[in-house]
Amino acid sequence: GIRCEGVFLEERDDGFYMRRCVELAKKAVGCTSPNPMVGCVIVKNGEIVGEGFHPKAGQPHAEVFALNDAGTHAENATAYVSLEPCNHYGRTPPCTEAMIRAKVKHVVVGMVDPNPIVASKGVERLRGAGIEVTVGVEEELCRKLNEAYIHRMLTGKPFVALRYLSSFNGRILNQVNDEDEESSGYYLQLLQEHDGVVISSTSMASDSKALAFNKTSAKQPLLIIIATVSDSPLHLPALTAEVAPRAIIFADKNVTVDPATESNLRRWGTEIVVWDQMNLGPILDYCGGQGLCSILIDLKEDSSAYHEILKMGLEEGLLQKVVMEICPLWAGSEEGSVKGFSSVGRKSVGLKDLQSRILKGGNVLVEGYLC
Ligand code: AOF
Ligand code: ZN
Repeated sequence: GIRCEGVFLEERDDGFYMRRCVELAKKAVGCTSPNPMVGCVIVKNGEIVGEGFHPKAGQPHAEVFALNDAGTHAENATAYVSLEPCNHYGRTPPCTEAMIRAKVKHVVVGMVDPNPIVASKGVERLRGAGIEVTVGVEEELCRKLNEAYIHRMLTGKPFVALRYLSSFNGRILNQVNDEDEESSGYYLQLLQEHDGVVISSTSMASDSKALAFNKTSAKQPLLIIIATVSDSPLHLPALTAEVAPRAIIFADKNVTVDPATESNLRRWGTEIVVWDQMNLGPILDYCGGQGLCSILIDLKEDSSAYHEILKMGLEEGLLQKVVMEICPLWAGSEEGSVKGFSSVGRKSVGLKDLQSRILKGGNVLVEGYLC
């Protein structure tokens, strides 16, 4: 680092500017799907002369905002981009051409774009135009930023994170303390980050957090309601006219719908997809096809729908991440799920890349990726 009046300043190397790109990209967290989050910084003579990020699918890419911000300063400058610039005409024209036109001298790329229509073609185009290109700066950070986008690009399915609150004795709990700022704050952050949230028809009635968030936030995760035979006949009192347009119901073919609910759903145009056999794979394919990159399964107390989802997810390898909050509580028999989820899944599955911290409210947060 650079010593400045006794304080170490972060050295302004390629990593520094790339981390700034990631910081910028995150300003659009939860808003870009099916597109990735991308940030771009233009640097000349050690100074940032332009910054930009991709705000939303359909809008210009990060590079275009940064180049516009830099204006003529972009000439002979170095452009840092967290994702390889595109080289195709999609909803917007290719960023490579904008870079070439602006006479950028050097482009530093965080990671190659897994999108098959880009996949290194952007890098090749820039090099072909005589621009120096460096690939793979802060690559791990850039991959983590777009883990959901990358997963969908490679599999067609959304990235699935399983979230739940557990007691010290391993019971699944509903949110126990709504006043717990940081804990519920973290939960709201998860809702913000994900494109859809899976919630069973039964827990929709008991827990209104996701619904309330859906009503108030500018960025609304799609409510994905799973209805199995045990929830039949389906009553959805919490599904009001306000939230219904941002909800989809996946129902087993044997599920019957309560007449009042049925007429409401028809009136509000809530999509109901009926399956002969409820299966998580096709549900995820469907959601991926709708442009959802990430899904949060918000596990609540014992419910057969969750048992089904979990079983399929674990056995078919469709879950990518686990986000567990451990509440410092030994739950008595009146609290939480009695059966728990301990019996779900035949085979054991390991977790890797674990991270943990204690949230301000006192809960322990543990996150990990399924092996
Ligand atoms: C970038 N910078 O900021 C973004 C990129 O439909 P379009 O025209 O928006 O193209 C979408 C594709 O472009 C997307 O799948 C990804 O490959 C790339 N997105 N690329 O260089 C950006 N958003
Ligand atoms: Zn682009």
